[in-house]
Amino acid sequence: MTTITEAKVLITCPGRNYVTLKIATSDGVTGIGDATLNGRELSVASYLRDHVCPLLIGKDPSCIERIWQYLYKGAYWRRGPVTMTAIAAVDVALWDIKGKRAGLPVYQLLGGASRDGVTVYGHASGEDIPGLLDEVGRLLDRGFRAVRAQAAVPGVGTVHGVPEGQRNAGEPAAVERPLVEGWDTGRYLNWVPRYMAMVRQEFGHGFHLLHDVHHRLTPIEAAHLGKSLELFRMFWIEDPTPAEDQEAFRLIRQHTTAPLAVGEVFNSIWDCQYLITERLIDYIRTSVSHAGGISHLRKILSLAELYGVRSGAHGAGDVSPVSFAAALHVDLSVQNFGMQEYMEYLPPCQEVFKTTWSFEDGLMHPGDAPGIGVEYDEEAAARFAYDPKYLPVNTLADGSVHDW
Ligand code: CS2
Ligand code: MG
Repeated sequence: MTTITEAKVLITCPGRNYVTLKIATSDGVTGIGDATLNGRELSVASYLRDHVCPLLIGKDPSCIERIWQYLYKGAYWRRGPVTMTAIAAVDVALWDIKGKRAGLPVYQLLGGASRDGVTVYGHASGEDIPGLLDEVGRLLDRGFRAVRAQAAVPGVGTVHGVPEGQRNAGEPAAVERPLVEGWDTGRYLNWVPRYMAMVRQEFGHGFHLLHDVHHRLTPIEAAHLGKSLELFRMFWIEDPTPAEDQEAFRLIRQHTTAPLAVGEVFNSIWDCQYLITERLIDYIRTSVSHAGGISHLRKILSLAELYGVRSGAHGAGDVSPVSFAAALHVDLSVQNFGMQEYMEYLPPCQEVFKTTWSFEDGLMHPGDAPGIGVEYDEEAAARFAYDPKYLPVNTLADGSVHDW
């Protein structure tokens, strides 16, 4: 029997922090999985190193579901971002190994391609409306068929966590304590319809337009936003309210036809069961790396398919190229694919993670290399030392903490 002989945790920071699990087998095959949890990286590294890796040694790497259940049920303590990110890393590494041993790309093991390519959306973020329009134009010129549009709210000064164009959305601040950002719902609600109108006026309706609220509104405020954007035919409005308040979506639905997407912070099927079965959302944004890997994400998407909910996987820069590639394999294979986020990766990151995916005419393909199609260059990774960072904290004008 082939067995797992080694499982090691690798940490690097080629522009941002990534944690990767590498598993080796007795027949000389290696597989990798992404274990990155933005701003809380070392907690997953420890969970893997101290509690999971020793348990993997000697196990049969072909038994992916069995190992998944062993780690999930065996721990007694279930779900949660740390546990589920760790299990996801093991799961993806084992799918990578299975693909390499079979000589097939993972999407072929998942039933083959349901489509020619995966539609991805790029990020257009502007400090002001001209800056936003430039970014939208830049993405459309490059062939993107879908664009997420965000412009800094005047008087608030951030583009959903991006002060003065220094960072990509979601990238943690390089400080010892979290950066404190400000928020003003009234100004925001007046501002978004103004710039969406200009985006449609300038570029027309021949592409998908998306927007991320980042959990900042109450249900009735979100309903107002949805109504005010209906003319611009949004592809989706993402995370309009804090994701854990699931009943909130019913109220939003009663007032607007804007399609709703949620779930990048969910980590199991149990977090979205109600939203899906009650048809309170249109897109489920659970990712490979934060929702238990390919095996568990496929269960979520199978449930979603029954209720007409489509996928919309999180693919921000903190999702490493390993789980982004894994997402492309899932996206290509499932029937109810909706949309995939693609933030692109900086050159230093491409030195560490050698990828085989392609982008053409707005569609991505994971490539046909056996496994996931990403190789990790340990020597290159060693040049980029871990750099502890926090995600920002969001506050209102009176100093009280608000959702981020
Ligand atoms: C954002 C993310 O891309 C998105 O939709 O919500 O950038 C998010 O802020 C980060 O992934 C948090 O780690
Ligand atoms: Mg988001």
